[in-house]
Amino acid sequence: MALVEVKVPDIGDFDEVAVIELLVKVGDTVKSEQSLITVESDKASMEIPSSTAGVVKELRVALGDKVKEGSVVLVVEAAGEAPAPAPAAAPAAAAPAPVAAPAAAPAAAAAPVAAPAASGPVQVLVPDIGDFKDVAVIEVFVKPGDTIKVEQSLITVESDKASMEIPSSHAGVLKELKVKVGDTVNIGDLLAILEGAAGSAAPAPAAAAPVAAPAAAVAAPAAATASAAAAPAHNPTGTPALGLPHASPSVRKFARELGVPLEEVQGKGPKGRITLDDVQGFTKSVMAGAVQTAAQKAKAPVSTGGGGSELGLIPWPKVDFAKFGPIERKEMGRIKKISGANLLRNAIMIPAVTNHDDADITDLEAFRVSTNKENEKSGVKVTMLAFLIKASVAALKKFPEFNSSIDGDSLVYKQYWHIGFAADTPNGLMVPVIKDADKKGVLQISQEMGELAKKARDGKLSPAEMSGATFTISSLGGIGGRYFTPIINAPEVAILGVCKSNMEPVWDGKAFQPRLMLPLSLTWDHRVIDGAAAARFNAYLGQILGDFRRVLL
Ligand code: CAO
Repeated sequence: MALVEVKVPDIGDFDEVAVIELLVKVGDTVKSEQSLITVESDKASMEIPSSTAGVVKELRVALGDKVKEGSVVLVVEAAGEAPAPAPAAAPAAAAPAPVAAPAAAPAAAAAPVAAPAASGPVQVLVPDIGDFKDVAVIEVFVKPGDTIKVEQSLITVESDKASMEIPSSHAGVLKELKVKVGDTVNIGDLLAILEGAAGSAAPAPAAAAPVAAPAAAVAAPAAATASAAAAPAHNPTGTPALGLPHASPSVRKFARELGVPLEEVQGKGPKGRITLDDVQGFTKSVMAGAVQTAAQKAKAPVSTGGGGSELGLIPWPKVDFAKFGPIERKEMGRIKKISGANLLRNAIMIPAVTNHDDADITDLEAFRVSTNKENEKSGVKVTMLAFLIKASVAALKKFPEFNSSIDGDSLVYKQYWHIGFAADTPNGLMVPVIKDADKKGVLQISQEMGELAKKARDGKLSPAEMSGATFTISSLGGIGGRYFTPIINAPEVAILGVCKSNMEPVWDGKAFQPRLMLPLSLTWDHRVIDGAAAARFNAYLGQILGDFRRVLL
């Protein structure tokens, strides 16, 4: 089987057009006339078809390369079928005038009549657009009254292989536009009537000597060389060929210059076509912070861990802090980065509500203090947090949904009670877990907590020691504060925040009594738990803490 070099065919007067898309890769089997690459000039985008069927052995072009007639696009191992006539040579001869360049091209030899400047009315006709028939007008750039320059684009037409802007052959004031979006046009159709042109005529294109649009010129080989049916002129679906954004070449070029990701712009033109206005509107929205591009979202300061990027949040404020005073910049630690990403996801994704309540721990604290006195020699200090863990287990058993997790459309009720507790460490927040807290006494829990908290501070916690929690307690009791709104540690569905207890006057029905009150803040996932259950949970917890004997019930 022969190796065949597939070359860029005659693309008219275009010298060097950029490769903007590769439509095949090495190993692909291509058919004769199948589009291989898309190239683009400032007036047209065009697909370069294969002259030969076979398997792609080598790609000789890359994105951004400039190609011209004769450049080798790729090497194909021919499938045995006779190669289609070389498009580079054939169409020029076969097609009526497939290759004359458009606006930018100077007078071509093939364009015999260069009309002079219009002083009276001048007709602008559809130039030679190759073998294309009934090409759809998809965009109109001008309106009556506009002053038109020679070679200014008047309309865009589109086939399934190319979109092309049709330039004016003359300068003048547009008196009448003879086409509208949705019309189909053919070579020689009257496009517009210009009047009062003061300038000189277009160097090349004139109404009678039409300018062949480059796209047509390049797309023509497929049609002109192999079969007339190969390149239907009209793309009736209006969808962009091969996934290209539905936009004219000039709009694409404009978008590229601005760095606008065209695939993210919503086209408001006919059939969703992206217009210049759409690109400008998109750019303004991004500049105003109302829209984020996918690239910006990907670079957001803290990952949402998946799912958050669809939220369409406005970008993080960028402030030059040094403008307002001296600053010092420090990279965030690894743990802070990891916990930050998790906290952000949990804060955003969970419809969380916090209930605040108080528990009377007067008697419990007295018991704790006396127990510690008794156990002074044991070296184990009984902590309030250990009592809270034990009390929470009792409440979780009574209200099992607080010990559950969402899994798709199901709720997973866990038959174990592993309680995490937030530990403040020099490296950031960590959550060690007391496993099977239901099976352990307060003394054992206190001891384990002490060991785990030390490991956390020393950065020695193993992943196993931080996993498997079914509920978490965050205690700021040793520090201070009144109430706060802890963030649920997903996939758990609730978290208990505890602040510093205070002696308060509490009305007992007859008189105010001095009682030690512990502020509780229970945050819960409203998808799983409702407000009444949360209030009951807190009330029950308060009862247990008020009289710890209830744990035994
Ligand atoms: N009210 C009043 N005082 C309290 C209290 C409460 N609710 N809880 C604890 N205390 C007191 C204790 O009595 C003890 O006082 P003494 O030193 O006089 O005995 C002191 O605070 C320290 O308490 P503790 O040794 O029992 O420790 P702890 O169980 O309160 O805390 C730990 C252990 C690891 C949870 C804690 O060191 C810690 O890291 N807390 C911060 C947790 C956190 O950051 N949460 C926020 C997460 S969200 O950002």
